[in-house]
Amino acid sequence: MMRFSGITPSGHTQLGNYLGAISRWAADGGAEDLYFVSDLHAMTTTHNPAGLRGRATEMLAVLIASGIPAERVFVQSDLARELGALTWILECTCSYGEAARMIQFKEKAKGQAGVRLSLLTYPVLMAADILLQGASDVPVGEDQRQHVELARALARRFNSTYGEVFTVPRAVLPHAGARVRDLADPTRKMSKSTRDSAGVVFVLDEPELVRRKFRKAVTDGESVPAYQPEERPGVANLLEILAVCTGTTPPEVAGQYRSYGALKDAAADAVIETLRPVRERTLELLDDQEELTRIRKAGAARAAERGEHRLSSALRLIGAG
Ligand code: AQP
Repeated sequence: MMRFSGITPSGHTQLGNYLGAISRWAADGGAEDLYFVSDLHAMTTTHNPAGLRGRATEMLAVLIASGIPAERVFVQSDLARELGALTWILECTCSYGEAARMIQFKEKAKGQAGVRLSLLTYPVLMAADILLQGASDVPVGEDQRQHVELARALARRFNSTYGEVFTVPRAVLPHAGARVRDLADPTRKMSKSTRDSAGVVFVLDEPELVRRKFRKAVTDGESVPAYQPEERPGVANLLEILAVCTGTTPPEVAGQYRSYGALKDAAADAVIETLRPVRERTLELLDDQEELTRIRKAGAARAAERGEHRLSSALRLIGAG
């Protein structure tokens, strides 16, 4: 089994990314697993090149600082040539209708002027990411499931039309648990690209800023904590965050606090302590650009080498190269 997943530098890494994905990637630790910073996926809408480059480097540092072994990470654009070639092969295996059916494309393109062609084709690039590395298990949220289904369909079609090259991947549900919600608007999930970041805790936020964001967290008209996710989403979010950080359950945590103020302070403390080593190690790595560059180059070389035989077989079988 080979698990494969990525994170897009569409903003700075936030608490939800860490609790819901990165910390679990670090804990899973399969010998063949691979994780990547999907910077090419952050170009499907208007973007700032310098900002994107900076965030990609930062994210690579966060992944390593979180405990994912350096040899299991790479940055997607370092494989731009291999992925560009494989994306083309897969585009020649995919129909226009299949791409245009993607729900995310329909939703994101709706009412937008000047939609980039890449918004339509990026699921094919995602298929190339997955198939190049021979991934068997791709942990994704519900919103990305359809894209993994496309990768499955393309792998099957290529294999049966031209010859067996690709492992047919499957989408796997991420571990049950934290779906961290925005502290200022608990009806929506915490997201790195949310315009108003008042309710978004970033992994590199200073501890005092984290505390302020928790103090301002939106709750409800009650005053004593209880775990009722439907009726009281703000308090439920605080309880879930505190429970994940302290290895307990939300109802258990709820019984320990008599006021919202005490709960907010406890959640802030737990998050600050959870993020402290990650933040410190990330800042150290960012201060040592030479080391980071060395890690990045080695990761890119390994990932490229790992996919090389699949790309050359695919090119040969399709009648090119
Ligand atoms: N709020 C969240 N709670 C739990 N898990 C989360 N993830 C994201 N937000 C939460 C998980 O983080 C991983 C990497 O996310 P991504 O970069 O692939 O894109 P995303 O899910 O769209 O993350 P964001 O932060 O919400 O980014 P933007 O603002 O660009 O849309 C994934 O495994 C995701 O499930």
